[in-house]
Amino acid sequence: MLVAAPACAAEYTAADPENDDPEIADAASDGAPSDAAVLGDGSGDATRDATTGDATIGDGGVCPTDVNARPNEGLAEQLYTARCPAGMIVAGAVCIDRYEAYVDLVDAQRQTIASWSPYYPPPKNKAIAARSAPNAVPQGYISGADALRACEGAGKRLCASDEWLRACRGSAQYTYPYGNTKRPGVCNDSYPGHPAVTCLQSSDPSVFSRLDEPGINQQAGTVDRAGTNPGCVTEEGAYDMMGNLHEWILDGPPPPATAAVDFRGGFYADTTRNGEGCLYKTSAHNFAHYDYSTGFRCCAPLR
Ligand SMILES: [Ca+2]
Repeated sequence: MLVAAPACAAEYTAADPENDDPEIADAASDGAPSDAAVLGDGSGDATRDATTGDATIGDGGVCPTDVNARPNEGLAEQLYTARCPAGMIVAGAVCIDRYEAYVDLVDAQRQTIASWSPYYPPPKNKAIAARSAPNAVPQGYISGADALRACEGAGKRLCASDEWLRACRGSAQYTYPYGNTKRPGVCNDSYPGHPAVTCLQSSDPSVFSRLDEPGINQQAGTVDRAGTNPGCVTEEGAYDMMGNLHEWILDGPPPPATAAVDFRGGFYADTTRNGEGCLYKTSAHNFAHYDYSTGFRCCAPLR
């Protein structure tokens, strides 16, 4: 049996106060094949070149992975309003990225050098900047700290909770971007099962320690390109705030890596478990956490 479940390893821990559902905790012993053998020796794990920060990969896992995928190469942000930087729209009292962000490698003038793979955490030793453009594959596998770094690299910042909620819910304070009645599938919220289980073809507990597998979000039916869910749009025109990828939030100054920091909105397999739609909030992870489901978008002051 595949389980419809949240993304995070911590959410499988019965001790987690937010996620003590025994069905989830028992996911690995529910009769599904515990096929650790297909995981091989772990050589399919993503690793990173310590010098260049570039992603490398071993001899592959069972989940097809294109280590060279650069789906955002050549994309560019558009200017939507003179009141905001490129890529952003007005939502309430701030500017917010119209789409979930992707990441470029940039020079000292914040100009794009190359696009980064949205299937690998951004490199620590290179300058990065957040971008927001239609048809991009949004960046997953990103920590809160790197999401903040990417926003700041673009002259922007992470959204505060109240800013993000206002943008998602609109002036009418809807539960979902499109209203108060849930319409499954209007946003990317209906992946059938757990994407790490389908990727690794195992429900062995070891799967849940491998949520950084770059192949997870390369499976069909997982993360959608920006703007491809036309009904998943807020009053002011922000896409995919509910579902697709979780979005890091930051209230106050940057915290230590070990501090718990929220992300909001749910992701492509769950927009219900920790709150409905815009109200979904995950609080179990620290600022350094990342997995395939963690994405972001930026905010900025109005001009
Ligand atoms: Ca989202």
